[in-house]
Amino acid sequence: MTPLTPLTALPAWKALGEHFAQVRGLHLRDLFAADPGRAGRFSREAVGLFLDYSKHRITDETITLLVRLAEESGLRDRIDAMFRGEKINITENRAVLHTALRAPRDAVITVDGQNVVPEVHAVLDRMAAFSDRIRSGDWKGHTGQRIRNIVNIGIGGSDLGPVMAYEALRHYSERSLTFRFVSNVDGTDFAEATHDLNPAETLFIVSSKTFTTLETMTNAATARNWLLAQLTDPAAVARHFVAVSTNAQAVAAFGIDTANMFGFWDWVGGRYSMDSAIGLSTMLAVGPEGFRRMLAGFHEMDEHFRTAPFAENLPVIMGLLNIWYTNFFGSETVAVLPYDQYLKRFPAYLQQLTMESNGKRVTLDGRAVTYQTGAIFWGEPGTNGQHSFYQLIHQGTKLIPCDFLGFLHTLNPLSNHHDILMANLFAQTEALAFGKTTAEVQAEGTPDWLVPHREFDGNRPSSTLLADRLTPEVLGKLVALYEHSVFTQGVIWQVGSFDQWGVELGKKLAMRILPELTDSTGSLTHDSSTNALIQRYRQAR
Ligand code: G6Q
Repeated sequence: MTPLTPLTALPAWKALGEHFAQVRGLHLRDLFAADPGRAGRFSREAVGLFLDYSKHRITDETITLLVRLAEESGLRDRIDAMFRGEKINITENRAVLHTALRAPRDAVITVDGQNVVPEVHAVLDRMAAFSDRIRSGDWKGHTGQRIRNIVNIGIGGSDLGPVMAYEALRHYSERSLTFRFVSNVDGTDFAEATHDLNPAETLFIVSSKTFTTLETMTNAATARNWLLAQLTDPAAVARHFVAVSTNAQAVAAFGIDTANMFGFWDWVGGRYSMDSAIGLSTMLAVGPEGFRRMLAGFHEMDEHFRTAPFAENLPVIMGLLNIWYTNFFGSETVAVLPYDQYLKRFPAYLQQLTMESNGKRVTLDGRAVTYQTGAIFWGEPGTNGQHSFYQLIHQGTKLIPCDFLGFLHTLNPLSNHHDILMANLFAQTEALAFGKTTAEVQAEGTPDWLVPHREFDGNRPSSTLLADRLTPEVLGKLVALYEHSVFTQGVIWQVGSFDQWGVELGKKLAMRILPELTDSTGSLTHDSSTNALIQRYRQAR
């Protein structure tokens, strides 16, 4: 490709460096005190999500320069290219069209001259028909019993989205069905997920884009053995297994009827696939209507991202703030803190989305970057995290920007639980920003020697994202918000956010050692550490 102007040579980047030197010492206490309108100026509402980013170490000038950086980085063109279906995943020569998965029926999006939207909806319709049959009990297992358990077998992008969405939308799920998710090749995962299930009532969804992933294929084979150990007749497989894949040949070779296969396309990346047939377990849980509502939420955020001016654009603002902390303050991580138990797997989901996408050290035109890229994302639901790692965020030596997520209404109104939950969320953002001064600690009668331990310097930045309540639509909007924030950052860092060569490597590495574990006579040619570890394992086998 034609060489890109290096990020560090862009005028806005240089201006941001100079600006940073001027504002790095500013304290949020002073910024708020000097400007009563700050909260209003640094907050935006779009598609039902409210983002307060006033508790960030920014001024108007910071936002102006960050937006200019987005413009100079060509973000507008890159957004348009993605939505148009151009092959922006250049290292794999693929389009990047998760946005097509939630496009309305009448949209037209072409890849290689073909409108992909009808295919997307054809698969959604087949998924819906299948989901209705399972949920109504019309689809029977091999012995005539209805299906009561759904086990999704998949890993990485074929697991994290489905499990996160199932947990997030559990309130809307069909409670007569039991859902389990098996991902790890550690046999414990399969054993524990199935130990109380009746094979005659169990449906396995083998979810794998490639249908070659070792973990998933191993678990799928074990599932087939588990089923046939009780049902004995190989014909049972057709009633108890369906596949989600792009690889029909491998699905057939496994013994799954391709009539029971739900396809998707190479332009859907694994970590962007929860809206494709990979979301079949989600649809089985919440029903076709619930799934479509989730897709509608994704689409609303897509349209916001595609059309809103950068300074009003929630994913762009969030992405730019991450650039500000990663590249200027030198922050290494972002904490994602959902104050909602249903979002307990959201941080794990985001880890893959963010870190697999932007954990890159080479630009699209093949140069080693000279700046930091992809931050480390992590987190836990509040208030649980408050009783563990928040200590380090409040008083440690690291600057950790936080994303607080909360809802105005709870789905489970039990006495005053929700008020307590939200009071904690608001209090944490306040304490992080403003801290507690020496004078305040002294005024509490604290002995002098204890004062340094009890004071909080504050000035610790956070975003607060609020929505009315956690619905399928809102989940879609939240996920799309982060997807597009990741895209924004990838464009600015000039990295390819849609490949994952590190994951591919992991898929190959173990294949060399696996036969060495079982053949105890073969000579070992690794380093002395690896050789000795393998020897020890061989002896114990
Ligand atoms: C996602 C990654 C990776 C992938 C898994 C499973 O973007 O590529 O997490 O989803 O390795 O791959 P399969 O779906 O092909 O089994």
